[in-house]
Amino acid sequence: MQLKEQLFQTTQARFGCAPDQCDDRQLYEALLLLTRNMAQNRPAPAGERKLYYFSAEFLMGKLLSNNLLALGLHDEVKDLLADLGRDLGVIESMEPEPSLGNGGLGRLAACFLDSIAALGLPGDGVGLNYHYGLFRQSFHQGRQVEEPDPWIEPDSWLIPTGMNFTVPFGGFELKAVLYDVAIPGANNEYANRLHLFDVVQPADKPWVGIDFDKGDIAHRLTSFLYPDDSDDAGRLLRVYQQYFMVSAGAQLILSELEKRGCALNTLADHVAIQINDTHPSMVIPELIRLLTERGMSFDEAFDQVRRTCAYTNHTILAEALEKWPLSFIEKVAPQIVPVILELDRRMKQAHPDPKAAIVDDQNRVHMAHMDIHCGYSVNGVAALHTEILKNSELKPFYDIYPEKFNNKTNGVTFRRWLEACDPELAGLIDSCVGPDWRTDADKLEGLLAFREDETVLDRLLAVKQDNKNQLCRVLWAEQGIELDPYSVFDIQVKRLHEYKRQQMNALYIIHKYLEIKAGRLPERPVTVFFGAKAAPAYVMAKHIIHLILCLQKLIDQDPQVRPWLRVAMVENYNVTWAERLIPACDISEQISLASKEASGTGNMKFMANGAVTLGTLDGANVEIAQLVGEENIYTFGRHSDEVIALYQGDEPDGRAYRPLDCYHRPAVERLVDFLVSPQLLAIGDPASLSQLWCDMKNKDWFMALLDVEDYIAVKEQAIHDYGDRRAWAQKMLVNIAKSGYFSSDRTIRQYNEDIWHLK
Ligand code: 26V
Repeated sequence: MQLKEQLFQTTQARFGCAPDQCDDRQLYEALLLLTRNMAQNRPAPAGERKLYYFSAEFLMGKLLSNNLLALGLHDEVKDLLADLGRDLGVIESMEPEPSLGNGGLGRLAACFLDSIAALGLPGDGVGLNYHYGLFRQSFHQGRQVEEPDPWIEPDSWLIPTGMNFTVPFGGFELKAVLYDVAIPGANNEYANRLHLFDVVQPADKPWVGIDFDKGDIAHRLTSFLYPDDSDDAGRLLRVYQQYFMVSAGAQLILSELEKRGCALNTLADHVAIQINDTHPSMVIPELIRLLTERGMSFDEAFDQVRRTCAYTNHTILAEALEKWPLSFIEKVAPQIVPVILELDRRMKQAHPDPKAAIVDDQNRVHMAHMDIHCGYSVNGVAALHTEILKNSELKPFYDIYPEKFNNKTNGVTFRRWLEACDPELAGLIDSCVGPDWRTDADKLEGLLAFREDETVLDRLLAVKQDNKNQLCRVLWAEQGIELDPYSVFDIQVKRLHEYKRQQMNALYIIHKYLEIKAGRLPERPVTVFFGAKAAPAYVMAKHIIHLILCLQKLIDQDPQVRPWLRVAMVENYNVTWAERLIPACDISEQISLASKEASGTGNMKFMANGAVTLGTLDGANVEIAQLVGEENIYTFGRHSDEVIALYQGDEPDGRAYRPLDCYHRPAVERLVDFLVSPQLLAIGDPASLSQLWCDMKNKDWFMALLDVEDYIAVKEQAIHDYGDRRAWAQKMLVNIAKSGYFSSDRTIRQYNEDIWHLK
C-alpha cells in the first residue's frame, strides 16, 4: 500500500479525519504508529551468536526522523507533508525526548544500536525503562534548577511484549515487565530490539522523597535515571536497579536460548554479553546462579559465563569506578553473594595480589575487577585510554591477562549526526562524493579531492553560515537569546565536570572581557556557547554553572563588550540541542585535562560537521590530531604522561602540582581574582564565587591553571585564523573528510571481529 494511503487510514482510524484535517500533534501520533509498526514487523537478523548489549543508559534522542531515515521513508514523508503544507521538523518537535542517559556513555550505546542494526548483526540492547530520565534543567537567578522530565505518553516508541520475568530480591520479589523499542537497520530489511524492563506498577509522582522499604522499590525502581554522582541515599536504590536489569536480562537470554533449541552448555557459542561500564556487572554472578540452579556445575557455569561476557571501561576517574559494599548486595540480592564470594576465593587463590581482589579488605566488591577476572575481553574506548588502562589504572590485570585487553575507539552514527542533523551539509557532500558515505563513512575521504575547489569551499562556508543563522533563530525563539550569527561560534557542550574544565573556558572569557575593557578590541566577535547539566549533588559543578551565568549577564549588560564577546549558556542541553548546536559550530572545545577524558564522542560529531577542534591531547582527540594533521587542529596543554606524573608527588595532597605557583603568575592571577571582583560579586552569589575562587587557587584538582595560558594563546590563534576564510574552509573540509574513521559502523565492525564474532 502507498504510504499516502497508509497515513490516511491511520488518521481516519484514530482521529476520524484525513491527514489534512489533523493538527501537528495528531500527525505526529499517526506517523509514530505507522513507523513503529513498520519497524516492529521487520525480522531480526540471524547469526550463530547473538549479542546482548547491557547498559544502564541508552540516550536515544528523538526517534521519528531517524526511524524514517532507516526505513527509507524520510523524503517521501517530508514531501507528503509538504504537499499538505506541513513541515516534518514541526511535526517532530511534538516528540518528547527520552533522556535515558547521563551523557557520552548512554549516547554511545544508542549509536551502537543504530550501527549494529545497520550492519545487519543480531544484537539487542538491555536496559531499564526509566519514567523520568535525566532531570530537566532550567536556570533561575543564575542557578541550575532540576525538575522531573517525563517522556512516556500514551503513544510512545515502547512496544509492550506481554513478557515478564520474576526478579528475586532479599525478602521479596518483583515482576520485570518487558517493553521493546524496535531498532530498524538503515539500508536493510532487519530490525533489532532495545529491551527495557519496568516494574508492574510504576509510581505516579515518585519525586516526593525516596525510602527503601519494599513497597517503594516496587513502585519506584524505574522512576529515575541516576545522575552520575548522586548522594549516598540513592546508592542502595541504584543496586536494586542494577540487579533488576541484569536478572531480568539474564532470564531473557536463557529463555531465548531455549527457544532457539540450544542447550545451556552452548551458551557461550550462541550468546555474547557486552557489559557497558560496571553498571551491569552483576550479570556475571546472576548468570552463574541461574545456570547452577538449572543443574549445571559451578565450574561449567563459570566457564560458560567467562566465555560469554566482555567488559568495556569508560573512565579512569577513581571516584567513578563502582565498588559496592557487600552488605548492599547482601540486602538486595543475597542469592548472588555466595557466587561472588566463590569467584573471589578462586581469584585470590590464583592471583594473590590484593590490588586484583574482587572483594577488598573492607568488604567492598570491585565490580570492574569481577568483570576482568570473569570475562574474556576488556576494552578501553580510545587508543590513549586503553594504553593508560594497561600501563597504570588496570596494570595488575594487564600483567595477569594481557590477551584480554584491546582497544575499541568510540564512534558515532553518521546517520543521526550528519545526515539527519545537518541535511544541507549532507547534500553538499552528496554532490561531491555521492550518497554512499551514509553506510560507508570512509567514502568521505573523497572530499579531499575538493581541497582546492573554490566552489565547494564557498558552499561549505555558506552551509555553515546557514546553520549558524538557523541556530540563532531557534535560540531566540526558544530561549530568548539574541546573538550575532556572524561571530565565531565557539562551543563547549558536555556534562559539567571539573575534569572537562568548563572553568578554564570561563577564564578565557574573563581574559577577553578584560582585554576589551582595556580598550584592546579583538579582530572579530566571538560567541562562546555552553550546554551542560551538573549532577544535582555536585557542588563545584554548580559553582561553575553559576560563574558562567554571571559572566553571561555581566557581558549582556555591557554595551562596550557585547558587540565583541557573548556568552550563551543553553538551558537543558540534551540530544535535541546537540543536533542544533553541532552543525553550527566553528570551534569545537575539547579541553579536558589530558588523561582524564576516556574518549569523548562530541569531538567526533563536531569534526564530522566541519568544526575545527581546539583541544588537549586527550581521549580520541589524539586520534583526531593524527588523522587531520597539525594544520587542521589546535592542540595545547600538558600531555598525559606529564599529567600522570604530576599526580604523583610529595605535596600534602599527594601530587607534584602546586596551583598557587601557577596562580601567582600575573597573567593568571588577574583572571582568577576576577571571580571575586566587585563587578562579578555585584551580579552573583558571593559565597559561590568565592568558594570557586578558593578552590581554583588552592586545589585546582584538574589543573586548569596549568594549561590556561597556553589555552588562551592557542584559542586566540584559532580565532585569528578564522579570518582567512579560504584556509579555514580547507580545514573544515579536511576535518569532514577524515571523520569517517569515527563512524560507529567501524567501531561495531571491530567489536564484532575481535570480540563478538556474531556472524
Ligand atoms: C561517573 C562518575 C560517577 C562518580 C562521580 C564522577 C563521575 C564521573 C564520570 C562518570 C561517568 C563514567 C562513565 C562515562 O560516562 N564515561 C564516558 O564514556 C564515553 C563513552 O565511552 C566517553 O566518550 C567519555 O570520555 C567518558 O567520560
